[in-house]
Amino acid sequence: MTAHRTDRDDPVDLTGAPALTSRNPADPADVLLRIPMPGAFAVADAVERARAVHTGWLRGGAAARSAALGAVAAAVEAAAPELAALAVREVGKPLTEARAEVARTVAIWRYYAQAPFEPAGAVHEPAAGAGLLLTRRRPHGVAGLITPWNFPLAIPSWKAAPALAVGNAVVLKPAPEATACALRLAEIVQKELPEGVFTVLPGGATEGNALVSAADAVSFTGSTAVGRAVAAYAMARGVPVQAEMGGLNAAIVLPDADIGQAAAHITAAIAGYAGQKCTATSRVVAVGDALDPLREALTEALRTVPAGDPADPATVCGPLIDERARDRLAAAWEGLPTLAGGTLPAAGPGWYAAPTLVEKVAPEHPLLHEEVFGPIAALLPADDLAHAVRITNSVPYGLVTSVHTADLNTALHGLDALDTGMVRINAPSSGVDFHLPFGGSKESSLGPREQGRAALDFYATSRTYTLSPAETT
Ligand code: UN1
Repeated sequence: MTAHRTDRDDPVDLTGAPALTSRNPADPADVLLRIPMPGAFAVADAVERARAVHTGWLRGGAAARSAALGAVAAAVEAAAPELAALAVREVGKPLTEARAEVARTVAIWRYYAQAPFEPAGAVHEPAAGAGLLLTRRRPHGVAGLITPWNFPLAIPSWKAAPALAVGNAVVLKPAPEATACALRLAEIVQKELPEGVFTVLPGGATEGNALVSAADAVSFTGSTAVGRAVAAYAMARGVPVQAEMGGLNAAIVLPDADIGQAAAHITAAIAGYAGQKCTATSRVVAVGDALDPLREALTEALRTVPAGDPADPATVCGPLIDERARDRLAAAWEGLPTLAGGTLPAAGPGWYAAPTLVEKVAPEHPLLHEEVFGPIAALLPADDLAHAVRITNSVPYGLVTSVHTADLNTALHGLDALDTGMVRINAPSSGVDFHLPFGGSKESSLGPREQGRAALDFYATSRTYTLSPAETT
């Protein structure tokens, strides 16, 4: 994610104190909340309170943790329509996608509710003599989570649920733009957990820094610049850290692909939620004869993709998060040959822009090197698969690649040289399976993977026990 995904602090409130404002991107006059920034001391306090209760949460046992996480899943499910509507209003996520995010959030809590009963280590024979060797997963203490606005319920949940499952307490600092969603999620979660085990502390850079300087483990999703600074700071303190950052993902289309299906998947990955996902597609690489039919199908699909009011269940592409994001998008298409989009609505509130496809983009153009975080992609020709892989790898990011082909050999054996952490065959680049590891290479990710069992390992350390038999007489 680019620098715009960093914290956005409104300078001051009416009393002159630092303030945080969250607005509806479809109607910026609609203010969801305006609250004072809590400040660094409030974060330090929350971490101290969390540290004080974490041992009780751990000693409460596996069944209690499992039941609590399961109860959160049920409570999120019961609040699903309200949570989806809140995500639509606060971060402009189209309703159908917001509903899917809530469903994913329920599944995440349900999945991690099983984790407390999973084996927490292994038994080994000693190398010599009698006795027993054991490994056992132990929580770090307080997990500090810093989350972005674009998945305001799912990302906080996929970080918090595994952290809690293995016995940590959690302090979460959400992006300012998603504060209302995070506070509502906190109300729901807190009802099912012992007091102090899960705290949401709104804020900006000051609060984020304070959390990184106090937590026992840090998980971050946001811009590459901030993620690297967070990782360096956490490393300097000697606490475990993971950072999920940007993407500049390619879709590779082979001539044997079902071009209509490929165009539909790629359109979803370019225009879905106005491209505001680190997994969105921003480069479409057409191999050989795929170029002409794909250009036609993709142009048509992007011109007709349902765009507009995020509250309409048919909408795929809603507004950009704020004015800066929309301006950045408009600057990105400036001067490029446009096949679809490249326009802003003439009037009306909301940070809307048309889903855009451009071509004939020079290799050194910023669009091919920097993440825009908007509904725009470049169509690029490639001579063959090897060339397409070289183009795919030619960016500073390495998150996900989608590959569209009917050939199993290409899918299984032709993609070894790809340097992205995830490869999705005949599927959009966006969308993840919450029970598998998520992450990439280069500037996309730092540290251990998120999600699935990988997350359980990240939120714990491993203790090795050596049990020797007592001397008997
Ligand atoms: C998805 O593609 O459904 O912040 C999830 C992001 C990613 C999550 C993408 N970490 O956009």
